[in-house]
Amino acid sequence: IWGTSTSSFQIEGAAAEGGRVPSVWDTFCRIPGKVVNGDHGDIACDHYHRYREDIALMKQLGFRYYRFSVAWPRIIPAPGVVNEEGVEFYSRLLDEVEQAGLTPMLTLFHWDLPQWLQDMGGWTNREVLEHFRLYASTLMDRFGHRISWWNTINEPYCASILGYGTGEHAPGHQNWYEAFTAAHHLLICHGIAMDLHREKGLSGQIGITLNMEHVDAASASDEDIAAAARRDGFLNRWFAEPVFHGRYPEDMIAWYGEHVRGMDFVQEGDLERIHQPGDFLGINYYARCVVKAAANDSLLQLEQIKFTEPVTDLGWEIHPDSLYKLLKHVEQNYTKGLPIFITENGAAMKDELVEGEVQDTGRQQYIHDHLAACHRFIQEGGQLKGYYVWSFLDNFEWAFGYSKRFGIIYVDYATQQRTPKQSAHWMSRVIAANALEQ
Ligand code: IFM
Repeated sequence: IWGTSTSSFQIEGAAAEGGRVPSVWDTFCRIPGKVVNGDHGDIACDHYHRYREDIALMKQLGFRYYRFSVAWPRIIPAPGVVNEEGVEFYSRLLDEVEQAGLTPMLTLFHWDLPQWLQDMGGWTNREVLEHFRLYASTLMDRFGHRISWWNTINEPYCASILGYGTGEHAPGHQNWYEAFTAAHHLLICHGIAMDLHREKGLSGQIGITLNMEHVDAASASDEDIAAAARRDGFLNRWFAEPVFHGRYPEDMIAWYGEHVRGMDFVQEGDLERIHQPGDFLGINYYARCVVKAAANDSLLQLEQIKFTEPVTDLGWEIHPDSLYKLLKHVEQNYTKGLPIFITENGAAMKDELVEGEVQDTGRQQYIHDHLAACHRFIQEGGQLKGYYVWSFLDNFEWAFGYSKRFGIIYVDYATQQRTPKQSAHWMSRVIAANALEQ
């Protein structure tokens, strides 16, 4: 399965159209210093108005699978209220997707929580569960017959840890107890979506997407190895273990101590609900992480080694072999034969439009090498079933605003003109051949 991936807030724009209400990201963007250049999602890639053109471009390049997310604030603008105009937008989008012969993967939550929910405490308030139930149930009722791939939650780590712990993402809080509470509620929402899908007798496949890293210790010292285990526990195991094993990692609960207050946010039945691996695991992979122990005041008491090359424009180390290692590890420890999808992989690069072309050789090489890592895993019997490149369009890269370009399509934000980059033409050939060329 060769696909491409986007998310609602990052591309749609039309922030105040079609009955959409503000999301936490609309609010966060307005706080000075939170987003580079004070960028926001009001217009973004104007996909809300240009979706026909965008889908046509996907088709033209030969993509057959498209992963996108729905904006919760377009569907549920106030507690208990369904906005038909929002539903109709996605219905028209799906018409286009279907006519182009593309198979959609619909992500229920990719970080744009309605601001009205944040005003009630957002992901830290357990009431979010019932509001999510109405939202997810509405989408399944309206689109259940048209969607064969459902993604429940995209990267619960980011919405919880970055949103409520480090404060880098909306809503920008810095409180570890809130972060772990939010993470738990996000995971329960995965379980709620799984329950709804089953209760409604839908035939499509459903699964969660986790952002995962292969973690290496900077040295063979006991301290560094323990630091690597903590990073793995923080980013990977805290999310994968509840979904696949029905428990939180004991070593991390002990390490977090007061920050999880005896895990008092976990109620009876929660872990059973979360413990639903579903039909597949989506993995978003970008870089590996190398850490060393450090007696600093960080939560994990470690330092991440910064590499100067090879890195992407975000400074993320390019290390495709770690994707192979991660896939092996995930299959052995979690999925055990359940299908895996790379639901995101790609690179931010300093692209320039010169005489109508973008020569993004670095991105092409990045994708090539990561596909080669996937191929190696598959050849050894690994159950990797698909690859969705991140991203189709240059878009709003969260706290980095529009300063970082991830697309295989260049977007000129002043004119909204789309230009397929060299990597897009190359991917088009890979898809047509169903094989990697050099
Ligand atoms: O742009 C994001 C996306 O929204 C979630 N996964 C990582 C991407 C690159 O940072």
